[in-house]
Amino acid sequence: MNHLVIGDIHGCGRELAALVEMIEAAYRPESSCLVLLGDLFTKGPAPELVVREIRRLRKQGWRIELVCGNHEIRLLGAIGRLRGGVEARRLDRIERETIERLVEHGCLEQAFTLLLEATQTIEYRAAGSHPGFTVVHAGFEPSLGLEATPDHIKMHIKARKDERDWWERYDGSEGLVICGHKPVPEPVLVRSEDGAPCVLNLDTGCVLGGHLSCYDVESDLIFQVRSQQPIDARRLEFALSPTLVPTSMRSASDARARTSVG
Ligand SMILES: [Mn+2]
Repeated sequence: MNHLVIGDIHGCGRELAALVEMIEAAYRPESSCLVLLGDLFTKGPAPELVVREIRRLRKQGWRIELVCGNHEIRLLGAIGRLRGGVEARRLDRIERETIERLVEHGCLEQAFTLLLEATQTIEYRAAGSHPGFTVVHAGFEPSLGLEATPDHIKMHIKARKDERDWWERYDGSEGLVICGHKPVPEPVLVRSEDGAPCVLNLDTGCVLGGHLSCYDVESDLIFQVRSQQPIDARRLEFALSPTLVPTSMRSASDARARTSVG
């Protein structure tokens, strides 16, 4: 079994389709499991293509697990407010534009069903997989441990400019944790002292003009497609803040069979 974890898609449906094309060429549905680590639909230009790709793959027998991101909660909240009678113009622009796009393409209801499904999985752990790993949208608080970290933190934890990232305070004792949520220009891979990967941040800022990244856990391979979105210099500058300067704990991201297309 190959677990293929895909970083924050954020409505970049074309990039998802390109990544899926690579997956379909290299893997088989009966021996693969795709894990989408959250923030599926909002911000990017083509949320309807994200809905379609998920549904199309499932029809063809691919197993797909959806992990809940903070934007799943935000979008569900916005849909709930609309249905409760709040005017669309009162919603935040990010959610309003995504909802309008989904309605225009006749797939708001399908997106809503996927969002509800995602809320059932704050963290994904493969049963009996070796080595053990956990997929969670943002991460966890190392001083509390995975189990005691509140769900809200698992979906939202993000270092401010003057803070260390949570993964710099994690010793690897709970195995490999794969996350997204904080855009980074290259996947951040942290290894514990024995060399085993203990953190991988796969949010390579597709919606900011970076890449959409996928990690094959069992093969320890990262592959990516280039974003088709304009580069958001301000956000990428943030992503390049001093917290990303390599530390003794972090080896450089080990993208040993990296492919870039698009
Ligand atoms: Mn997020």
